[in-house]
Amino acid sequence: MLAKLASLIFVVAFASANSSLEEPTLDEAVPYAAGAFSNDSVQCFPKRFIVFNHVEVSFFKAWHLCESYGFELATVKSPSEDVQLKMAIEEADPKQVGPWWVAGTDLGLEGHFVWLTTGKPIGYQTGYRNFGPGEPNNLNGTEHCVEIGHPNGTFWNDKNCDVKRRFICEAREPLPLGC
Ligand SMILES: [Ca+2]
Ligand SMILES: [Ca+2]
Repeated sequence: MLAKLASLIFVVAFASANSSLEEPTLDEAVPYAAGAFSNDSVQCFPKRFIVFNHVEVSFFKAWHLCESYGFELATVKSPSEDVQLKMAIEEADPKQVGPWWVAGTDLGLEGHFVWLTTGKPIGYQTGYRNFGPGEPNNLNGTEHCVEIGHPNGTFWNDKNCDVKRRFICEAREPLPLGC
């Protein structure tokens, strides 16, 4: 009986240790609030990016983690958001060059990228796309999720959704007056 109890405790402890590895807490993220009161003429909502650097997960795990924290996997819809994103990355860890998952995917229809969290095509209204040279290339026919930081900076690349990556969430605040 004791042996059985001991092995049960071990299993629970192991599972618990494992889950803390897989699911970073908010305290472990580096929030970045600059731009929180920006009044982008296109977006017209303040937004902040939260960079998760200490764990690597699949695209859909990243989507799930962001949702579970009350955030969304990040979207990048304009040059000004890209500037804000660069600042958030720099503030989180200047040495970290990615790559990170963001919310773009063409899983629904090859070559037609959408933001998973809004259902809108990438470039909707703004036309903004930031794929790196030669990307998206759907390498080996298996790349359907968007990472940033490839080949450098905040360029985008389509990548196999099962690959484990760091990830970036976004948080939205209520619309400011005048929007
Ligand atoms: Ca693809
Ligand atoms: Ca690619």
